[in-house]
Amino acid sequence: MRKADYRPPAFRVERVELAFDLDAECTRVHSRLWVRRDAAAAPDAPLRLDGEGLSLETLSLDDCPLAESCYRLDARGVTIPSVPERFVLAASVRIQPARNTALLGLYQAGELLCTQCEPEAFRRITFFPDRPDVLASYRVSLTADAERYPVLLANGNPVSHERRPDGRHTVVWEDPHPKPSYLFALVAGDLDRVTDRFRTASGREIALNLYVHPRNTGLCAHALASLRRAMAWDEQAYGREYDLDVYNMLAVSEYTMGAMENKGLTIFNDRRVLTDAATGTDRDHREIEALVAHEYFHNWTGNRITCRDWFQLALKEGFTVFREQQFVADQGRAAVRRIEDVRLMSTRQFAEDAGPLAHAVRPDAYEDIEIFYSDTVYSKGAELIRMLATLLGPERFRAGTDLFFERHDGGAVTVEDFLRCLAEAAGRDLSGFLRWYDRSGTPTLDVGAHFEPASGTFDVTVRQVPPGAAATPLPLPLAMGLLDDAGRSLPLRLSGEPESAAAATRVFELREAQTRLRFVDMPEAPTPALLRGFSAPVHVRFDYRPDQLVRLAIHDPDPVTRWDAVWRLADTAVNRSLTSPGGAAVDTVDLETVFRAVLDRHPAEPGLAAELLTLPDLTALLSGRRDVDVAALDRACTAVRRELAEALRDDLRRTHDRCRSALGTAYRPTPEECGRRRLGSICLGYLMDLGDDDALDRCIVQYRADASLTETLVALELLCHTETVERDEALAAFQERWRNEPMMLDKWLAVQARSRRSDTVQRVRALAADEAFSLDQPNRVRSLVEVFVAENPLRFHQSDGAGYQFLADQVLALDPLNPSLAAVLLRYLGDWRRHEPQRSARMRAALARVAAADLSTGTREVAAACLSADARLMG
Ligand code: B3K
Ligand code: ZN
Repeated sequence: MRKADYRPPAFRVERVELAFDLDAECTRVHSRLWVRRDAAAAPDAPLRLDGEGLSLETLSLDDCPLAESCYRLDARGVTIPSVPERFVLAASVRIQPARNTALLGLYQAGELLCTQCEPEAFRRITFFPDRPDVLASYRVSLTADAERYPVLLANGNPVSHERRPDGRHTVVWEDPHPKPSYLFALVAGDLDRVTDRFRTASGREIALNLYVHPRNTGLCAHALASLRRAMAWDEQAYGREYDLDVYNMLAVSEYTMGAMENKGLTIFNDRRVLTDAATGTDRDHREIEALVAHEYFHNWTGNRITCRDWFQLALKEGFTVFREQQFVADQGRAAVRRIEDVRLMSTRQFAEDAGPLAHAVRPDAYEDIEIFYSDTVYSKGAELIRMLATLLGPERFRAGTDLFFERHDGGAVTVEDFLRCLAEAAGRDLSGFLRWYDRSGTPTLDVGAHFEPASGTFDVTVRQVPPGAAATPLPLPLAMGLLDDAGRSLPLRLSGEPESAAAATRVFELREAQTRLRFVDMPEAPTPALLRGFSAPVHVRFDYRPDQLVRLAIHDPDPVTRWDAVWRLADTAVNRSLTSPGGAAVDTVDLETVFRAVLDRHPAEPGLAAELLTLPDLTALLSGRRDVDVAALDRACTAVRRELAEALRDDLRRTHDRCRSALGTAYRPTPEECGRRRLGSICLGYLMDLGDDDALDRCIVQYRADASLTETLVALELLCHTETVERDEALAAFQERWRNEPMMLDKWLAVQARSRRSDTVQRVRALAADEAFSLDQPNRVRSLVEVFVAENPLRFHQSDGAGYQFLADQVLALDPLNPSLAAVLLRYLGDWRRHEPQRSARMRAALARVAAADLSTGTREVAAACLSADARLMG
C-alpha cells in the first residue's frame, strides 16, 4: 500500500444494520448495508468489499439473492462487478470466535466475547469496505444465551432489550454518529457494572459504566475518577463535550494492546484499567489515569474526526497523545511526565528513527499497517503537535483546533487538513511544517557560542544538520535560556530589539539551515540552556564544559534541561569509565555535586529529584553508540553507580529513611507521595549497588513492611538481582499470596525477567515453559518475554546468544497464534548492527532463523526490514 495511491472510495455506505447470533463456536452475522456509488466514481466501477476468514452463507442485493456467478469471492474479499447507483446489500456469514487466537475481529476472551477492529479487522466480522474514510451510522442487534451472556454491549446508545422464549435475549444499540468500521465494537458476557455519572458543561447527564468480571468490581474507582477528570478537562481545554448518553468501558484479560477507543465502548486490557491500593503500584495508577484519558480524548481526535487513510494515523494518535500529556501535566505531574516523555523520545524513538525500522511519522508505504503503531507515530507524532502549539502560542493554537473541530466534524481527514486549520486561524503559513511528517530520522542542531567581553555580546550559532541525505531544514521552535555563573537566569535580548523584548526563556523559530542569535547586555559568558522543555525532537550538539552542565543540572528553571544536563554528565562519566585502562578509579565528582544539591533540595519536589537521580540505563546508553559490548558498557555503568553510591552513602540512606517515614499510612497516589516513594526507591537502588549488609537489610525490611505495593515490588525487584535466600523466600511468598490474581502474577514474572543474575535466561525459559504461562495470554507474554528483551539488556544481550535464541523461539511459536504480538517482539532483534561483531552475528542469525519460517505479513515485514542490506544506522 502506498500513500501516493490513495483514491476516494467508489462506494459510500450510509447506514449499517448488523444482527449477531452470538455463540463462541459459531456466530452468525447478518449485515445490511445501504450503499451508494460516489458521485466521482466511474459508473461501471465494481463493488469491492473486504472480508477475511468469513464463511459466506448468503448474499443478496435489494433483497434478491445473488447467484454465485454474480460475484467473485477470494481470500481477501468479494467483488460484485455490476451494481446499481444505490442499493441495499445483505450478507450472512459465519465466524468462529473460539478459534480466533489472533484476538482480532470477534474473539472469545475467557468466558466473554469481544472485538478488536482497528485497523483492519472489521473485515473478519463481515464483508465491508474496511477503510477509515467510509463512515456510516450503525444499528446493531445482539442475540445470545441470556444466562451465559447476560450483558450485551455495542457502540452508541441502548435502544431495546427483549427476552426470547428460547432462553436467549436480544439487545439493540444505535450509534447515531457516523463512524468508520475500525471503531465498531461489541461485548457479550456475564459482567458486573460499576457506574458513575458526569454532567456536561451544557447540563447533560452521562452514565459512565465500567464493565468487569464480577471479582473485579473493587478495582474500578480509580479509572472512573480519572474518566471524570478527563471529561471535565476536555471541555475546558478544548471545548469538547461528550456526545452520547452513555460512556461504556470494558476490562478484559485477553487483549494484545492497552486499549481501544471504540465509539462509546472503550475496551481496555484489564491490567491497564483496574487497580486499587493493594494491587496497583504508583506507576499503574499514573498509567491508568493517562490511558483512560487518552481513550476518552479519542472521542474527538479520532472518532468524531477520523483519518482519511492509515497513513494519517499520527493525526489521531499524535494529537491524542499530546492531549493526554497536557492533561497529565495539569494533574500536577508536569515535570515528571515531561521528563518521562523526553526520555522515551531520546532513547526509544531516536533509536527507532536511526535503526532499520525508521519511518516517517506519516510513512510512504506499508505492507501491514500494524507495525506502524510505533513510537515514531505516537510519540514523535505528539512532539510535532507540541511544536505547532509552541510556535502558535496557546490562544492561536486553540483557535486552530476549534476551527479544525468545527470544519471537519464527521469527516475523514489528512494532516494537511489539520495544518490548514491551524494556519488559517493563526494567519500564518505552515506549509513547510509538513516536511516533519514526511521525513524520517532525527535532525541534529550543531550549536556554537562565542562571548565578546568588550561588547557584552554572546553569539549563538545554530546549524541544522538534517538526517540522511535530506537537504532542506525543518522549521522548529528553539526554546532557550541563559544562566550566569551563579545559576541565575539572564534576560535574553537580541541585538536591535527593544528592552521590552527581554525574557528569561525565549522561543526562536528556526527556519534556515543556519541561524545566528546575538544576545546583548551579557555581564559575563553565560551558560546556554538549549532546547528547554525539549522544544523540538532533535539532537543538540554543544561542547558543554562540565561546570556548565553542573550549573544547568542544579539551577536551570526548566526540569528537562536539568535532567538533560545530568544525562550528559553521566554519559561522559560512563565513557571515561569505559575507556579507563583496567578499571582505574571512576571520576564522578561532577555528578556527586549535582546529586548532593538535588538530595538537599528534595523535600520540595521529590518526584523531580527522583527523575534527576535516575541515570541513563543500558538501553539508553546503547541507543547512541556503535560497536557496543553490552557487558563492558554495563561494567562501566555499574562502576559509575557504585562510585556515586559510595560517595553519597549517608545522603542516600538519610533520604531513603526520610522518604519512607514521611509517607502516610493510607495509600494515596498523589504526585507528592508517588514522588517520595520513587525517590526512596532510587536511593535504595544505589545502596543495593554497594551490596553491603545495611542495604540488604533495608531492602528486606522494606519488602516485609508491605507498606505499599510500589515499595514492596521495588524491594522484591532489587532482591531478585541477589543470590540470597531472602530472594527465594520473597518470590515464593509473593507467588503464594497472589496465586489467584493473574495481574499480580504478571508483576511476579516481570521482576524475575528483569533480574541481573547470570541464570536469568534459564529462569525465564523455565517460567515460559511453566503451565501458568501461556502464549495465548498476551499479558503473560508481555510480562515475561517483552520485559526480558526490552528491560533487561544485560541478560538479553549476554554473549552466548541465549537471550536471542529464547526470543526467536518465542516469536516463532507466537506468530501463528498472535501475529501482532509476534511482530512487536521481533523488533527487539532489529538493532543487531549496533553491537560488537560476535553479538551482532548471533543476533542476526536468530533474526534469520525467524525470517526463514513461514511468517505472518507483519512479522515478515519486520524481519525483512531488519535484515535488509540498505538499512542505515544513522544515530
Ligand atoms: N487506537 C488504539 C490502538 C490500536 C492498535 C492496533 N494495533 C489504541 C490507542 O491508541 O488509543
Ligand atoms: Zn490512541
